[in-house]
Amino acid sequence: MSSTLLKLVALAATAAAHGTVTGIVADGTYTKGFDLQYYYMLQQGQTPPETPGWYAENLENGFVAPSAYATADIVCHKNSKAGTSSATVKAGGKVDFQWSKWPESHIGPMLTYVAKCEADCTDADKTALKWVKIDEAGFTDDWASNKMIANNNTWSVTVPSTLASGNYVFRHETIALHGAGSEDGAQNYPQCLNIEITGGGSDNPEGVLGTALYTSKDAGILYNPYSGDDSGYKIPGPALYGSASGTTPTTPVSSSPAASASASASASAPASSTVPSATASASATAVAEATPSATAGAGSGSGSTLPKTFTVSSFIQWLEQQSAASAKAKARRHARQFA
Ligand SMILES: [Cu+2]
Repeated sequence: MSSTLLKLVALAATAAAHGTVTGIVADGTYTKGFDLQYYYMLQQGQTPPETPGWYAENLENGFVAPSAYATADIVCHKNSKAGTSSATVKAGGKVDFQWSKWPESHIGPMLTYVAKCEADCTDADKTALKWVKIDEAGFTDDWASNKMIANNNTWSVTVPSTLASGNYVFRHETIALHGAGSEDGAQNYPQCLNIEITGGGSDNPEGVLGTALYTSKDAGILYNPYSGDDSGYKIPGPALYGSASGTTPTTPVSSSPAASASASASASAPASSTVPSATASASATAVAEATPSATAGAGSGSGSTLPKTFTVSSFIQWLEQQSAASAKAKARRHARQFA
């Protein structure tokens, strides 16, 4: 089997395990975001369709680790490049971020930032963008990531009506905490899109550079989510816009992804999920993943081993067994990424 095909199959398997922001609905209008397939189109010299979604090489089990918080990868994910077009939203309007899917084991907060571009965001310099947090949710009755899953893998953000009109990059992010009890164990999954805000107010709040958003020892980054009570979880990053800066938005800035959605959460388990037993094993998997270092460096483990000869379909089957059955295997994959 060619290495390219191996990569593609591995990509398909791991993309199923995690997720990306595949698109947004801004003021009711759907716009497709960056598609991982565009990466391969570009590799082959093709031109992908225009999208406000920022290019990012979050292939395989892609996340940004705390050890990379001082690098540009934390801004809009690995080797990101500005989106080639822009969506539009009215100040005071709503942006829904649609994730392809998300594993319940990857518990954590949901955060959304905006950075104003000096001109067109398609030319934005990611290292110069200054981020203002406009939405955050950590743990209230449940982890925000679980509420996103229950809300049809969608997170809804209200754009503060007081923000000045202009071209902005929106940075939407979840931070998976299942391994965050040990240092460098948190996993940041940021995704950026260009969105112009229209009809805004006069506020141009000062933001912070992407490389100044987090440190590896922040209370909400180095955090054990299995202590039994997460109600005191402190969401990392700069202060929420309107909460501490002296400016007071006239509309609430925090989203509440459908309190009603949680009522039907158990009924609305993602129908699109194709990973067998993903939900059934979620809590056991999560606990096991909390200590990835325990198994780091181990060779082939509890999962079945791949036969010396195999077909594409048996290889896919093997991959699925690995991801569905073996929490240890998952922890090892994560541990390898830290290396
Ligand atoms: Cu993972």
